Amino acid sequence: MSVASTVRELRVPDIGDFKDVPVIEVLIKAGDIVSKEATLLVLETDKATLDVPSSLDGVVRELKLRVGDKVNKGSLIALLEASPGENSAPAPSVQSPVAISDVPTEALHAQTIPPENPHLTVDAPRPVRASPSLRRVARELGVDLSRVTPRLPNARLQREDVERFVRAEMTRASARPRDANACVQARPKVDFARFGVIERQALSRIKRIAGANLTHNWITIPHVTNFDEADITELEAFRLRLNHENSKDGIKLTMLAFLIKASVAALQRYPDFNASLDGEEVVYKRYFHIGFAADTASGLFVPVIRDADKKGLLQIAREAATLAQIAREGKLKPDHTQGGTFSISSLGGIGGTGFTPIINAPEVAILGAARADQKPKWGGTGFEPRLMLPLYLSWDHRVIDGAAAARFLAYLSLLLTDFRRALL
Ligand code: CAO
Repeated sequence: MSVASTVRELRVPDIGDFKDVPVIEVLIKAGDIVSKEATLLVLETDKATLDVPSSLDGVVRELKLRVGDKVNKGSLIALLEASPGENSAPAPSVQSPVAISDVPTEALHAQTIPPENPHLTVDAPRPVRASPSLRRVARELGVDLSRVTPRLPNARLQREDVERFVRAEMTRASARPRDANACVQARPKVDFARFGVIERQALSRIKRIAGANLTHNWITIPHVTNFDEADITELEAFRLRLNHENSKDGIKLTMLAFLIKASVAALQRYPDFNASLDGEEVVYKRYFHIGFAADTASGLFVPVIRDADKKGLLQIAREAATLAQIAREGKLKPDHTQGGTFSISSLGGIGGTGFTPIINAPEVAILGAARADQKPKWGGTGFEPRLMLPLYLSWDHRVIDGAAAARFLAYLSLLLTDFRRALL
């Protein structure tokens, strides 16, 4: 024999003069056991939040509204299977509207009874006991009160509980590694051996370090790369002539030395490119320490030529050769690679028609040079063979604008085309 139970309607009680009040929280769902006085809904008027309590004990059969719905006195909240012996009771009124800035006096409702029948309430929400004004504060802070635990078991949540929770969350967030990789979803692991024979080798220490830096720079800096080319026909002839003259001294003037010297002149004219971003400030450096990418068996290094503005082409060429040699021997010291203000990656000696270099933070720009090639150029009356050097400038769009980058690269190209201008 079944115990008689009655389905009753739970309706919004008298809410004073308020009309069409939005529901901002629904604290029950089908299957929940509710007790008389337990908070079913939270409403929010423009002046206050209102907890709507239950007028009956029983089990929620069907929920009739959801967050965002607007309600008035008498709006149907849910159908409730009232507990045997439960008579229809007069609906308790909501607490007098609580001004948002008011400190509430006593707890209102909001008690969810622990589930007795697991079939009815598998995922019953954790009971949240909090005053309307605390709920309001939590909403403004984006705090889910069901994750906040009161200091004493089963006690009402207090403002200090929410503050403690927020402090703990902030500490946890700042303790999380600020690795740019963290925002990239890990790729699923692939079993390469399924498809053929493989061999595994650990990344070199340098590749691991450089890889982490490159990934960080690539992800965190809004890169743009400009392309240009310089007519280096005269410059190359000059370089070869000087090398011929200096052949006995053993100093070889390379294209890299000219690129460094021309870059310094362009940096002096456009200081934004010899800068770093520090929070919301740009740091302009009045020194010109130019790094250059050196390819070595154990990976990529970027040794730095210090005060390149105070050095001549031959001295720069000599220092670059020495630093590249030290890099290849794996003997660079921190002092050799620190303090750079701008970098150059020259792949011309190896080949290729172009590439987009990654900025070497905290610098804000990097120059790339690919292999110079003879190209037919219109000379006014006919085509002439000219040695053209492809140039690439990657720049940080937070500090530099496109027009400035185009000017910088055009000026650099002009200097390489007519190197006498670098002396002006
Ligand atoms: N176009 C055509 N030829 C070029 C050239 C260019 N842009 N740049 C250099 N060359 C020629 C040189 O003239 C030289 O020829 P000769 O022996 O006939 O004079 C030859 O190529 C070799 O030059 P080099 O590359 O050894 O010398 P360099 O001073 O120009 O460069 C260095 C030195 C350290 C930059 C270079 O050895 C190097 O390591 N480059 C790789 C940089 C790199 O890895 N960049 C990628 C970074 S991102 O992964």
